[in-house]
Amino acid sequence: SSDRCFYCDLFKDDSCPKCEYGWEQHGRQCYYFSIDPLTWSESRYECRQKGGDLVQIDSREEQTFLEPKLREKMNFNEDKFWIGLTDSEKEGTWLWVDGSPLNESLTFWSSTEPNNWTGYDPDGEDCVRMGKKAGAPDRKCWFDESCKFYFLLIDILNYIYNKT
Ligand SMILES: [Ca+2]
Ligand SMILES: [Ca+2]
Repeated sequence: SSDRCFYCDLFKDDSCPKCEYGWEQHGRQCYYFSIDPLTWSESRYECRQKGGDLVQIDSREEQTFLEPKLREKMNFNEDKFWIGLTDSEKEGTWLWVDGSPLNESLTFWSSTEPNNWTGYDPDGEDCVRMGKKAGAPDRKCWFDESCKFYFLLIDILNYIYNKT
């Protein structure tokens, strides 16, 4: 929590995480915002190479931290960010990358999403990207999207110090 970080900063507690250069700290986690255009799987591979994974959003507080942060980094409406959420195993069953199910009371789908649209990709949309440059009511800016697309996307790394 941020109280914990305040304590860390104040007392220089060695048990406190320190993010490497290029990563942003929030709570006990580090976030990396990459602007490489990659597919969802490639994004995930890149994250894991760095010791992290695609982000899992575990609280409203985390979404509230990330949503304006992404808006800051977006140049275009389609500069959205992959997150670690997919229904590629079973249509409509959303799982985070650690295998845990999406908590249905903690979702931030944009209106009419997820819609598994087959307009561009006949396989539909099984990966989730987030961000809305114009801002989103109640931070609701998740979109299901084809996992195969290469957008000028930004993926998020979540360096989990306290969960490994
Ligand atoms: Ca789907
Ligand atoms: Ca969609």
